[in-house]
Amino acid sequence: MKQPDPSPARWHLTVALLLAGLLAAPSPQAQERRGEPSSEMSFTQARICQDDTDGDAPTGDDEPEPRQVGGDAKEEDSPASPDNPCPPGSVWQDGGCMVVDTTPECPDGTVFRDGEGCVAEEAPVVSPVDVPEGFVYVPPGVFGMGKAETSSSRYYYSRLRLREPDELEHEVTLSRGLLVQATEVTQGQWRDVMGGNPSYFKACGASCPVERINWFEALAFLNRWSERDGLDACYVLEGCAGEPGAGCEEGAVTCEGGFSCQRARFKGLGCRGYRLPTESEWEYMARAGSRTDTPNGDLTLVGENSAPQLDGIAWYGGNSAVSYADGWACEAWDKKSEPSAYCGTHPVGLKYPNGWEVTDALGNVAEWVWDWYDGYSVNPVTDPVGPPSGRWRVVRGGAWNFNAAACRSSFRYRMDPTRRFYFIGLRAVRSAVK
Ligand SMILES: [Ca+2]
Repeated sequence: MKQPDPSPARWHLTVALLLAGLLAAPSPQAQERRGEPSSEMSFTQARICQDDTDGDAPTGDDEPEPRQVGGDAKEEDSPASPDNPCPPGSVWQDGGCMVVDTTPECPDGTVFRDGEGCVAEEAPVVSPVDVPEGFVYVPPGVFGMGKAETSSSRYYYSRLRLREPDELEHEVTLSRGLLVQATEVTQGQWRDVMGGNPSYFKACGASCPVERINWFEALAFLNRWSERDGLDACYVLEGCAGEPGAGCEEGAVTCEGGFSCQRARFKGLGCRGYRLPTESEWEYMARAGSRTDTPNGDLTLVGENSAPQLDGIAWYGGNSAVSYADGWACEAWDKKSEPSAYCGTHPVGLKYPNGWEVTDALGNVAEWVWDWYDGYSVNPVTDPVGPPSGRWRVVRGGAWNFNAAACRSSFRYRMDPTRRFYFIGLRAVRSAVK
């Protein structure tokens, strides 16, 4: 057993947040980067301008011939003129000004996706018979990502709060169904694919979540799992050194990973193999349609490590008592919902699932997602995959050693992708396309 931890449950989280606060702030450029269609596209369609449907030409002149729309026309190429008396961005057609539709023309069998251009149309999975064992089907949809600033979000308990400034609420559309692993990746699954066990809490057993893996190791694991199952590997990893799972001393709760890469490229959401969820996919599956702090309602903080909404659905700092060897001494953690001397991870899938049968999203181990960390878009976005570059990768969900306020669907934080911690693991997803 370890010596008593001199710090409260939120020690690691506090370190992460302090580092995050010291090192960077969300970049305003992030507000412009997502969901913008390319300016290099042709326009082939028009629709009625709702502000001018009386059929009269706005100039009062003879009705001009409808202007041909297409070819290389762009919005800025449509000034008001005798040939086109309509405002920029619209043309005269069928007795009215028609707003130019910016939907680009794609070849048959392809569809346009923001940031990807014309891509092959995918047949969505519509039947649960296609869902592999251990996964659940999460349908496409639109949701409010983040959290609106409300009176409850300004509730404070000690140093804790129920909304952070980087949780800006915005609308996200996810156009693909998703196959989501119902549990975190276990130590047994990791061993089957990679042949070792990098976890700190080995004594918890094969059915407990793998942890103490860095972001690159998570990608290497997912690629190898895809290749083993005959699926496309979703990541191109270049300039890699070291062996996944190696380089951490026994008993170290954190270390620099022995494995990292100079570059990691994601093949995109059309990839059929195992992959990390994007940050928006993670929050969407964690919410399962709920708008509250958790699928079990908004949190009421009874204590720093106590919120009654969490006990049935999450292993967190308030209830993560363990009796196996090498449990982490947690007796000094403040105001827990249950007394405990030692804490740690638990076998996956024992808490109540959310409405989509996903378990342990808000507790047990926190989970790497694909995205670089940055500020959210203020505008609605579709199928976002995060900023193109950055310094930290996002980690989502609470963990066995987190205080209650951090175990919320919209809570986000960031980590160096080479760093390994005894409270961070992963969950696999696959795009539900054929
Ligand atoms: Ca989790």
